Amino acid sequence: MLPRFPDGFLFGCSTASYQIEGAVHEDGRGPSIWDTFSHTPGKTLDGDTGDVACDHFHRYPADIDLLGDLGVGAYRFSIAWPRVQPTGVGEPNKAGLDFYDRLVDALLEKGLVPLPTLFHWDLPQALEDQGGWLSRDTSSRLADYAGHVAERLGDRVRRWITLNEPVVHMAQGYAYGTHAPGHTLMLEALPVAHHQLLGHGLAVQALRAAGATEVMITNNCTPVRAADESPAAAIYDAFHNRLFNDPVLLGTYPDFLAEALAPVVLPGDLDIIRTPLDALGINYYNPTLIGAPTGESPLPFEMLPIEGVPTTAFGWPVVPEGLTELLTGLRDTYGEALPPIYITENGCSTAPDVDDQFRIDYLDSHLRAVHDAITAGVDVRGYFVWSLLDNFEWAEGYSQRFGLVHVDFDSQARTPRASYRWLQEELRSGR
Ligand code: GCO
Repeated sequence: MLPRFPDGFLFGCSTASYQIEGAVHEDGRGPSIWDTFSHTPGKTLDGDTGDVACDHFHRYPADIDLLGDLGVGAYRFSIAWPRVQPTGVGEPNKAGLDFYDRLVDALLEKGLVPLPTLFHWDLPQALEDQGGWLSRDTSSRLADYAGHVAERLGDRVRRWITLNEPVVHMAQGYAYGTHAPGHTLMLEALPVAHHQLLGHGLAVQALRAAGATEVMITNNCTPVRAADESPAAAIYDAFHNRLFNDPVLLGTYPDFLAEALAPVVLPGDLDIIRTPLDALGINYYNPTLIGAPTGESPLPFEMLPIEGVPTTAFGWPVVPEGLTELLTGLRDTYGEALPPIYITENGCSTAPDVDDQFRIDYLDSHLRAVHDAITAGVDVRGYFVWSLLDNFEWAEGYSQRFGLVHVDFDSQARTPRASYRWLQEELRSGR
């Protein structure tokens, strides 16, 4: 059995709109960059798209039943911006908001805390056509959208997440081109970091104006390990972790990145970006081993494989103590400036099998790692499993299965895996 977590510790599951909803043409939803990208030949494995995904748009009551039966206290989902504003601007689409209205009511009926993320990468295509996150204007558009959503749901939703993993959206979407919108700008993608962060700060202000009581950002963080004496690991740490944590917590950019960003940072921007947060969301999957660049890449670092540990179906190394290291490291780096933390994603992809002892071991060891960090004095308030359901894993399509619940994508049948039963037992016995 797991150790006991502090009273009030919030267990939950996470999902994201484009990965589960489907119904991409329903109720006036506009196209997002992920519709465009996934329908472009060669961009996703086997040409998979999110057109149907888990059909959660129609099956959400059954999925909420699964959450309720599991016994978690909260559900982190994301709102599809193009359902709310089909072209990313202007008056909200009432029918699009109605879906989230129904979803929130159904969650509350089961006693589940709704924790919506405003932006989990499905930018309205019309905004991308005007430059997407390379354009400063998109920051203000995010704030307007946040205001519309909060106006509609804010009487029942108190806790919000602005952005999901801005580092991954910048890197995969704009630098490497492996995610939508598919740009390959490498270091020229850097303004995307600042514009997302500015959008975050403006959205925090819009949410607070609408009465939100708990606002956070979700950053993907990784403890960085150095393979050699070169500065590469510190540089990678700055790009991946500090570029997104320093400005929201301290109001500064790491030195060399501040220089590179100077052309797009206007006076006052950093004050907006560091609008105080109530919590910090952290997504953790694995540590990163970094060495000096070998010369083939324009980047000032090279990612190296971590040997000698188990790997997930995705090939990601399983290093639970990396999560403790990450959390205590954040505390040591930011001290008083660090708000309470929620682990807003952690999980693994496995073989499709329903008998998923691998996932049980993964979750068990990572929850122990969180507990170790709490024992060491880090204020961690919750833990969300990625994910409730097998879903559309971006460029990997449906090939990587992260669900506590198996989904048969032909019949849409949901089958709880052994890990679901395991977590249910743990929660029933009062973790
Ligand atoms: C992510 C994501 C999820 C992924 C998960 C597994 O934020 O990277 O929020 O969408 O599916 O991390 O790769």
